[in-house]
Amino acid sequence: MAKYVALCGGVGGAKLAFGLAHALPPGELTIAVNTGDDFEHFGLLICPDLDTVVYTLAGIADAGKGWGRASESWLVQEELARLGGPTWFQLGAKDLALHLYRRSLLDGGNSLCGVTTTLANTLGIKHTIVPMSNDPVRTIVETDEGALAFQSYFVARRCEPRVSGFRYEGAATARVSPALEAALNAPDLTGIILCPSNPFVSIGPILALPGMRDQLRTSNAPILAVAPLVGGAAVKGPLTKMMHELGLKASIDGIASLYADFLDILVIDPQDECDASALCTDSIEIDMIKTLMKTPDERITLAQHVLARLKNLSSDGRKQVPSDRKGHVYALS
Ligand code: FO1
Repeated sequence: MAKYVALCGGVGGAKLAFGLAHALPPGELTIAVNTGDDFEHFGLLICPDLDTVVYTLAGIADAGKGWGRASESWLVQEELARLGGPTWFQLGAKDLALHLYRRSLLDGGNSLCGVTTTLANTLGIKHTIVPMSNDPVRTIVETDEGALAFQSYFVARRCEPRVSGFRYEGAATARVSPALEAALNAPDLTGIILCPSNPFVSIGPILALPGMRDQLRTSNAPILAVAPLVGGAAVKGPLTKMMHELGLKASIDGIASLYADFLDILVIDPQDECDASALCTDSIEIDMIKTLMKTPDERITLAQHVLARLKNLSSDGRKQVPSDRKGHVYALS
């Protein structure tokens, strides 16, 4: 049986995960999700990327925002405002119910993996969605306003501070979640897919886990990434601004350089064709197809294309990745 692992973060990544879940049966796909955005709020563990993937696959995500639930009630948020409580991080009432239940399951001794499986199954999802780790990892954004926890940078400060780097607190001692470890070591692993998520704050924390980068470098299964840029710009979120502030060109070449030590195929949108011609790493194959996913069908079409590319690459053996290739790692520690 062919098996695939998808690494993903928030909104953009969740869209491709949705497509892959429609293109593959549950037993053939493991979706590993970033937890570096997680934080404690009101004593609850908020897991934005996990919840975005679960809500998206369950078909109940807010289509406009990409995060949180569709047809939400903001009653609790409004009352919080009246009471003078913190309202900077908007929690809809249905979303809040999930956070409350997750808190009680975690306090009951369940792992984040176990809780995520319970919640996903309850919401009708048959595919495997796993946190990258059961252990806490927190993305810290180094900025000209100091070190900011991710949600403080992303939501409270609306990504305005200038970024100089990232740290993934806890990553050095965190363990890759058992289900992800098993999926990456499956004998019939046919491909690994990096969904179109922010390389610094969505894919970066996953790659920062002990042994993860080496596992990708030495994997026999081909590794494909869908570029998180279209037309040289992020579809959503601060990626373009981050790249400029880090002194990187917001380009296909810039993205390729971040994964150069393990990537086999980079899927780009035709709008970026000219940009890819200057690719500095000749060992990454460029594949071109429309990567903007505006509808569920476009998510499935892209997923089917990605799987077809991986299938024929894995059949003729994965390219040997020259060991001298180094990816740029922006973690400060
Ligand atoms: N993003 C915002 O810009 N403002 C919010 O108030 C907000 C609330 C929120 C609540 C639950 C959730 O799962 C996500 C939420 N997000 C919000 C998005 C979140 O900050 C990002 O999705 C990820 O952390 C980055 O992809």
